[in-house]
Amino acid sequence: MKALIIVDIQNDFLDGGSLAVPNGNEVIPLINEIQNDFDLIVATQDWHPHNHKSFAAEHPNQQEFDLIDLNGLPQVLWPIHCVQGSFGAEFHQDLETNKIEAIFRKGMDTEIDSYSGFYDNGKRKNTGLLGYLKDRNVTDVSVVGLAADYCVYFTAKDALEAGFQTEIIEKATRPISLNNWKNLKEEFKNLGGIIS
Ligand code: VGL
Ligand code: ZN
Repeated sequence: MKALIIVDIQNDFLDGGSLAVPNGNEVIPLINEIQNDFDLIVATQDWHPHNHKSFAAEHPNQQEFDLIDLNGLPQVLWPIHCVQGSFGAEFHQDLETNKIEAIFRKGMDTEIDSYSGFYDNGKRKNTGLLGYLKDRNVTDVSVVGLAADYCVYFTAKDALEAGFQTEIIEKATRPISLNNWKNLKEEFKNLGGIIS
């Protein structure tokens, strides 16, 4: 069984959003098109409380995109994004959502960020996605969406570690930092992942 995981196609990561990924909108028609190739489609949704500690605004002496230590983990400080219930947290209106069977929300604990759709960044809690995929007899996972160098990469890495044959479909993702993404692509391939 082949599953597609659509990562964070939310207004704040798209044109006009607070953390817009360069050329992010280009992936939406592609993601709609490839849905036909899968047995199961799920999505993730970044879903932060308004005072999440990944937001630079919660750290008066820091700037956006600074790297800090948050409760023992490295943390990039982001603009306020994907606040629960806000327009920025909604899926983009052009994303085909009818075939998405389940949505896994993440980033709800103010004290820890959550890039992967499977676990928070400290692997303290899981979202239920792994159990869901196993229960549906999934063997192969394809990951698409935003951003390539954060939530897509960490979701795909956890899928790989869980034993799924895992690919990132490169034309259906875009990074925040191209340089970062170039390095992570190589790491992903070295771990046994497929970049297609
Ligand atoms: C993401 C930064 C902060 C992502 C989420 O979806 O890649 N990046 N929160
Ligand atoms: Zn976030």
